[in-house]
Amino acid sequence: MTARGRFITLEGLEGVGKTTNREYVESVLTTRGIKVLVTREPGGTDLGEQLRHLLLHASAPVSAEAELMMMAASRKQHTVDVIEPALNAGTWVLCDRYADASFAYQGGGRELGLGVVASLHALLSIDIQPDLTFLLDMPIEDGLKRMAARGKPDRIEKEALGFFERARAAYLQRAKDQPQRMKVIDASLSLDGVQQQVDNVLTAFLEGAHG
Ligand code: T5A
Repeated sequence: MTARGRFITLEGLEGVGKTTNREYVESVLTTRGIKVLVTREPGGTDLGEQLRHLLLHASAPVSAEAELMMMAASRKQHTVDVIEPALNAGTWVLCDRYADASFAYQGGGRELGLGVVASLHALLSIDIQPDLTFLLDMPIEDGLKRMAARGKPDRIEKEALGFFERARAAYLQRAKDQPQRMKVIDASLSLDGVQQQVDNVLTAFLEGAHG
């Protein structure tokens, strides 16, 4: 019987380096001969990518609740069509953002509360948990500066500082509550410094996974 794949996610606020480090983690895993599927949220399926476009670029107002439901719709399709089948086939899944982002951004940032986010996930049976999550953390303004250098902000990047402060606090609280799974990485360091931390966490995880 094929061993189930492992589910690894990258989380953190805007511009902290999730995509950059996702590529790094993928290269480490691939070098070790592990089959990896790389994906992202919102997105990862045709429906999810269409929802992503709406979520990031809608010109009409989007209520906090509607935003949460669209994130969850994207996630449900993603788990059914992509994540679960890959894990069952023994492929490892590396995902740029997943459910923790809804707890941080909609639960914390939008102040819907963590209970509402948890209830919606339970109602929709979104119950796959990551085996490992890298939470890339750095001062908000510095991440936003990195993003600004890349061009026009999307709908969510235009939010006020307070929104990101609440989202960051929710992320950090979650990491405190689930230290086995969620590893905080100091993302303010040089890329070498960040990748050294990622490497340490990944090496320990791989030893556990294969030991
Ligand atoms: N969202 C998402 C919710 O509200 N709820 C949810 O449930 C979900 C799933 C998605 C948006 O949706 C929200 C959150 C988001 O607002 P996104 O595009 O996935 O948007 O998220 P972004 O954070 O905007 O992702 P980015 O890909 O744009 O940023 P990254 O991946 O964090 O950063 P990255 O790797 O692209 O790096 C940014 C820049 O910094 C440089 C890179 O070269 C790049 O130029 N960089 C560094 N520079 C110096 N030192 C380092 N250590 C560096 N690391 C990277």
